Amino acid sequence: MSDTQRFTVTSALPYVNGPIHFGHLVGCFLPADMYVRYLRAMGHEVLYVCGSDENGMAITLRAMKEGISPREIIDKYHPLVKQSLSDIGISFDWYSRTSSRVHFDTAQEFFKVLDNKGLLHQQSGSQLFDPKYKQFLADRYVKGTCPKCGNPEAYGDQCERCGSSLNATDLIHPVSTLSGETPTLEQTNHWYFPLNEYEQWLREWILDGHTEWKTHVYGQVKSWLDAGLQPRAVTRDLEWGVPVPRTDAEGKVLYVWFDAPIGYISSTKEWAQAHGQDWEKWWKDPKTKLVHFIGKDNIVFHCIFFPAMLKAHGGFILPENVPANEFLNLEGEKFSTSRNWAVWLHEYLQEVPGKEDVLRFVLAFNMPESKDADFHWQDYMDRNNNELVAVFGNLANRVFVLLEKNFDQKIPLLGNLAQADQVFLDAAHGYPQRIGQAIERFRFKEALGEWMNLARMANKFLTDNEPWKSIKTDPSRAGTVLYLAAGALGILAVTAEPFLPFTSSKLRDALGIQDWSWKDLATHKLRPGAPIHNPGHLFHLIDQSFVEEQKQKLMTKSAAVAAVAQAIAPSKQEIQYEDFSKLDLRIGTIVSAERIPKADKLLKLQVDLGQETRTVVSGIAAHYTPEEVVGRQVSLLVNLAPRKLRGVDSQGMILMAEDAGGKLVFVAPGTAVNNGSTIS
Ligand code: B3M
Ligand code: ZN
Repeated sequence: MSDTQRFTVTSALPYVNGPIHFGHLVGCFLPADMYVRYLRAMGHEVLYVCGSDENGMAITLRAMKEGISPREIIDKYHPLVKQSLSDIGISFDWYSRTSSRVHFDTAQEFFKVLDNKGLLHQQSGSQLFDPKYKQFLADRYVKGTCPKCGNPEAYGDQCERCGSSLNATDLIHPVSTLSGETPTLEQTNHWYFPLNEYEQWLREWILDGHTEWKTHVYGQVKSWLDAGLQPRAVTRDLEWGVPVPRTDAEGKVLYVWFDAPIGYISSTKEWAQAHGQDWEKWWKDPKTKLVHFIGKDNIVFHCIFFPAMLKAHGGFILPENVPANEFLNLEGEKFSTSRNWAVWLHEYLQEVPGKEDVLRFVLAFNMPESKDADFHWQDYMDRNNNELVAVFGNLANRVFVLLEKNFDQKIPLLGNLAQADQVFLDAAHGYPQRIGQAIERFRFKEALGEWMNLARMANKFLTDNEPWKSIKTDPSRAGTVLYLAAGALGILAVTAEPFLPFTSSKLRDALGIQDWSWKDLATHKLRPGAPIHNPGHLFHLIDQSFVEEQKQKLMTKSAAVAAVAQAIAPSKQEIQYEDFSKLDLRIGTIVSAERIPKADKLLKLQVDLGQETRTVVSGIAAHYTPEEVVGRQVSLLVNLAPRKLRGVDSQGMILMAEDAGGKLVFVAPGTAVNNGSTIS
């Protein structure tokens, strides 16, 4: 990418139904920010837009839960999210919100264009409706008994026990998760976008035309296309959102996934208005490259749905790439807002002030670029101490202290170069391009790894050449070594911009090299005699107690939420004693356990029930190894009709409960009882 190009870069608009956590940050903000900082440093023309996603069910639900209006929710979380992203250095050119006037107009206009082209078809059907909240329910907001396996806690879109995908109307005894009431079936009508008609075009554009996209993105797109696309409703029966611009659509709003991506365009328009610029060249000039940074759960919307919308509308460019990230876990478990298993960005910024770059560094190294990754506080400490402090910080500190003490805070003269000096210099000059090329390919971990290699090499150069010794015997040699080390530090300062922007700018100030550009790092030279100042320690050691504290805090917070959640789980319908007496519940002991090939979640157990031993297949393999469960007493529903799971006949169901951390635990007698004892 040597000539100057124009880029429109976006990060997925966060729902502001709560604050954002490290998982969000690493998913779509940090990589986009590293990318745009690099592009700007290379002199490209860049516009980086985002904004809060303020419409749809997620916001409506949160408002209901807090007992306040959606407007109050977004006005509470939008400023918090915006501020925390800015504080961690995410350098948006514009951060908007989808409740803005410009956005409403833009989204409605977009709908009208498609509608006027005759592309949107009205269709009616029946849908579950919450009688108390007077609200149609998306499948995900209905729970009930799975018609396939009898799991009483199945969701309307999927049963997590047997893995079947469901329609909410399939559930036995459906219950609204909003009110706990039985939903009714009501007629409604919606406008549908004919996504199916774009299937062939999408195949050609992506499957043939974008084989360079990340493998997991390409693979997901392909499997959606192979499964066949269906028309998709682009309207919803909701009170909160962008009203559908039709006189016969009263009470309906645009589906949030229709309006949210248009938010990128509205945000661009607002930026353009504020800066007296033209917005269209960022979205309509075929020379502009559009890049969407998202998490993997948004792939279908950014690679299939939104491009098809843009194509249908006409006149817009399409994404050049959608470098989606996979998921980040936290201390080995999935981030979960509802369980408060998360580190909230605004809390981190408050509680650990001045360590923005440390977090960026650790997260960038653990970026789930091509597979899920894990954040551990221990790793945070180790990387800080072993890499930022011991290598990069140590190099900077030694260079500045030596220049301060021995060279009157000035860049020394460069004497004759030994052969090893020249090798070092040439090697250092090779790094900026390598780091840049990795970033251009969205390989941020590789880029940061290269940057760290340069820091290691420079630190070693200093150690090997011992200028603190030669300063007494051969000051000009010491000067040459320090000149070269300071020069490498300059290269590190400039190329740190994407990863450690706060440190980069501090260091450039200290070295007086604000005018150095990434492109010309091989030719920029420090000027002997130019003043420098010692910025002090750039990084500080972190103590083991900090790690323990953070881990403890995580456990305590999530346990508190679990306690509340368990206390308020909605109660089920009343039943009669006869209903209960139908259940034959007994105690048994697990006598053997094994994994079932190709079924990650299932264990095949033999349970001793006194008179007989039963085979039971249980979905606990994510929580227990076979060795851990053998010998345990468990409660078993023994008269559940047998069913085949992965080819194994399961004769009963083991009772489990969820602990504070979301782990399944056995419901077992407090003291050992005879196998086969009944529970009544
Ligand atoms: N707000 C979903 C999410 O936060 C959604 C992204 C919109 S991007 C146009 O995962
Ligand atoms: Zn099921």
